[in-house]
Amino acid sequence: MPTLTRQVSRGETGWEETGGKPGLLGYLRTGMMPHLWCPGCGHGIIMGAFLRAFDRLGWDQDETIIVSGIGCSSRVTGYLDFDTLHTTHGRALAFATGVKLANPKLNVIVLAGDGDLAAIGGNHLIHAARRNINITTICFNNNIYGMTSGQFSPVSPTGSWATTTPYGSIDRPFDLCELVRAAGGTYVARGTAYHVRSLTGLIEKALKHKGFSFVEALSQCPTYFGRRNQLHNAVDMLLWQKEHAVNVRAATRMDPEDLRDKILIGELYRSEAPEYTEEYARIREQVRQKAREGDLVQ
Ligand SMILES: Cc1ncc(C[n+]2csc(CCOP(=O)(O)OP(=O)(O)O)c2C)c(N)n1
Repeated sequence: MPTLTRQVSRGETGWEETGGKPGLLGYLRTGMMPHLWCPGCGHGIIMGAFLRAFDRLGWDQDETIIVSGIGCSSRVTGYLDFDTLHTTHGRALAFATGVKLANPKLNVIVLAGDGDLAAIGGNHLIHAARRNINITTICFNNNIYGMTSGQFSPVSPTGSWATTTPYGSIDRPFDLCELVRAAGGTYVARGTAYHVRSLTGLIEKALKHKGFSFVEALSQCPTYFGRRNQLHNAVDMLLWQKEHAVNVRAATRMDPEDLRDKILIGELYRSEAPEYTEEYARIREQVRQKAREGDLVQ
């Protein structure tokens, strides 16, 4: 177990000097508890993985801004004792891009759901990836719109039940990791709530990566996805994650036939490319220089 070092919160909503209160409580607005997540929901596990990853890096909460959209997952910004922006549905990455450009020194992190990032916010996702802006995005993928009681999302599996697909979805789902990679993202990984230690490591690497980093974190929604899709409770759903996830390195030694119904987890892609805020600073400096030399075309 990593040592959890955070002992003091800013005291806005709960802990003052905690005198050594252990664990992750210093990162939480405890005054906001109880949370709204249903029993068995995976979102809290993913939030915990994020906090452990953040804690390992020893970064400053006050130099970090967390941005979310609207949804069960996006409620994290209410619970986390950072500077947070709880924005509108689908627009987390648009707000985050503005924050990062205004102050590139901040660590900017987006935490949001699959509906938020892949449906209404799909364009913001591909363009943030294309720009390779230094933002880490964690997608809480529960395969459904949880907050609004179970409409299907662009990642709901073909054939799955949702309130808007009462006879089974005929859509083909996005592979979000492939999408982000194809759009230009430079760090792409997938983990699950079941494989929480590995997920924590992937989030840590994503946070450290310079450029657009994306972690798809598979979450379980027993309330709206599980019980209508023959996964009767959270335990069944976690076991499903256990049985269907294959580490990307192990997959290279497996027969493609055996991988048919499997989901690859681990670090799927990493590369280097110019980072957007650095390019922006460079071009601004060029323009300033030209202005100093009186050489600016009006
Ligand atoms: C512009 C707009 N459209 C629709 C909604 C309604 N709405 C709120 S949350 C949500 C979906 C949430 O699903 P997801 O992003 O996957 O998060 P989850 O609740 O599953 O964690 C929708 C459609 C809204 N608030 N604003």
